[in-house]
Amino acid sequence: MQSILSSWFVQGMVKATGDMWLKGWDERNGGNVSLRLLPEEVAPFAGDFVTDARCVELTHPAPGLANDWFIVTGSGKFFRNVQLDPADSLALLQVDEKGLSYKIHWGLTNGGLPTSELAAHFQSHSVRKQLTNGADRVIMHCHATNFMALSYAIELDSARLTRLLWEGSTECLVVFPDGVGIVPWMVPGTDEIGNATAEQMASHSLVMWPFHGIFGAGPTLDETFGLIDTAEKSSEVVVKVLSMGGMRQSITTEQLVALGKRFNVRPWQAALDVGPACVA
Ligand code: 2HA
Ligand code: ZN
Repeated sequence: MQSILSSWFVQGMVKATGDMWLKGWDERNGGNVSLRLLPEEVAPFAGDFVTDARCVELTHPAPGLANDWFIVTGSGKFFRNVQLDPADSLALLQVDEKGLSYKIHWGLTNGGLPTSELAAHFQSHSVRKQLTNGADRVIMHCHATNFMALSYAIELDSARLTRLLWEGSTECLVVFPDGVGIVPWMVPGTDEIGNATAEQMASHSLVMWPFHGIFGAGPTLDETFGLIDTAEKSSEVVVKVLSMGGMRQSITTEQLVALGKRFNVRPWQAALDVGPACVA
C-alpha cells in the first residue's frame, strides 16, 4: 500500500511550504497552510493513521465544516523543516459531525497542535467553501515581505490598495478581480482576527493583516500560492516605484476595464471607482 508520505496532499504541502520558505515569506515558524480533503482522498491511507487519535475542542464552532478532513501545518513548526520531516510538521485531522472538535489522525509525531491560526483558517474555510460551492479548499497565510511593507506606507483602504496592486502589474486584475480586503491590526491567533478575516473572505480571495502578512484562499495549493505570489510581485514593483519617487504613469481605468473584458473577469467596481493610484 502507498504510504501517506507519498500522497499528493502530503507532497503538495511539502512543496508549498518549501516554496514559501524559499520566497522568504516564512521566517522561523511564520506562516500556516490548510488544505481541505475529501473522505475518498484520505481513505486509501487509513492504514497509516494512529489508533489513539487525539481529540481537540475547537475554540469557535464550525458547523459548515462538519466531518471535513484537513491537512494543516503544525503550530511552531518551521516551513524550512517540513520537507525534512513532514510527519512531524503536518497534521491530518477530521472535524466531528457537529463542528465542535477535531481528531488528529496522522502527523505531529512529536506532539503539539495544529497551527495557532486554526480559527482564521477554519472560519475562512467555512466562508469560502459556501461561497464557491466547495471549489475553494486552501487557506494560506504568510509574511510576504513587500506586501507587508506596503501596509506601513499606504492608506489602509481596501479599494485603494486593490487599485494600487492592479496598477503594479498587468496580470493582477485578472488574478484577483475581487480585490484585497483589509482587517485592522489585531492580535494574531485569536477568534476575533479569525472572524474579521473570514468576513473579508466573503468578498475577497486575499486579505491583508497590516504589519503582519497576508491570507489567501483558492481551489488548490498551486493556485493559492500563485495568488499570493502575484500580489507579492506587484507589491515589490510598487515598493520599488515608491522608493524611486512614485509613479509618473500607470495603467489607466479604461485599460483596467479592457483587461477585465478580454479575460472575462468582473473587476471589483469600488477599486475602479476609486480612481488612479498614479498621482504624478
Ligand atoms: O504561525 O504566522 O500568524 C505563525 C504565524 C502566526
Ligand atoms: Zn503570521
